[in-house]
Amino acid sequence: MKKILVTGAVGQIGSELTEKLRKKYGNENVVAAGHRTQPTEEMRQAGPFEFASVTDKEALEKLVVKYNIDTIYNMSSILSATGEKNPQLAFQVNILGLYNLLEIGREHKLKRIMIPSSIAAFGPDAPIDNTPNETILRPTTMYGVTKVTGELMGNYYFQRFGLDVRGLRYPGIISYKTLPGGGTTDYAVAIYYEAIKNKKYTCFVRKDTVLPMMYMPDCINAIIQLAEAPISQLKHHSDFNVTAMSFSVGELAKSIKEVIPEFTCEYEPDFRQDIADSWPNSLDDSAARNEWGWQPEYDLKAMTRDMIEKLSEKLKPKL
Ligand code: AKB
Repeated sequence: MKKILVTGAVGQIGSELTEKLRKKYGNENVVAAGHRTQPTEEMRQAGPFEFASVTDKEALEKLVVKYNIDTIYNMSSILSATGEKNPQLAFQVNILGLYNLLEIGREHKLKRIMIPSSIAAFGPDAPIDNTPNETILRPTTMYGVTKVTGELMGNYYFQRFGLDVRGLRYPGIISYKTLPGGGTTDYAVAIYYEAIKNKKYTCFVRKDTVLPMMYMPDCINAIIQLAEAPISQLKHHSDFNVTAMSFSVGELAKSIKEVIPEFTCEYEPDFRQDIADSWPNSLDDSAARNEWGWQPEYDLKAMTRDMIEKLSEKLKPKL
């Protein structure tokens, strides 16, 4: 039986991933680890929860031994906008934190470590449309630098030590359960909250900004599907492009307006525009499709309908 540790379990992806893994492998077999933010009562009640930072190797090691962990999903990450404000913190968490996990994986002979990468691994020198899996990686953000480093380290630990490290280059992830924090693509979540609450949104990137995106159910399926793929099928390991859709903010606003006709969107670009401009418009994810059968379910229309339905329910005033 698998014994899984999810780091960053209180975050946007970590919280939903923990829930799904607990359903799949049993509550007691999935240990959720957070750093400072308190978990929801639901997460705490459902299974083991511990506080541990990925920057604290000793604390992580204790958890691995205590729970007999064989698989780690590392969801701890400082995202792009926070990383530009505090590059030192991004280095500590995204590079040294990952190094701690890889070393624990090597020393304790763990079965598998799942690590997150991002479209931020690309920079302005990579082809902007249908960006290939293999291309020039010259990011201009600290976040991107940490993601390329993480991919290279993951691949190195696989080749050098036989540690099974796998990872996806996430596009912007859209969800309604837990808010993202400190990312550039956060506008694609905030716009839904504001559309429901105030019928208007002021976006911090231009109307014509196009980025690759994915709805959370697809994101969770992707990581679990990759984790379960037979290793003999994998030619790549820590650096799979994955995507579900690409749209401009204008197109996103239009899709919301189709469901909430009063909705309006304004644009006041800030420092995050430069970050968005350095990332691809769309990705070629044929390696993921060919090597482990990646196939997203949600497009913009289906995602918008589901987001608005679920968020309206969540934000409804409680009687
Ligand atoms: C961010 O915007 O920083 C993240 C990402 C695309 O990796 N959501």
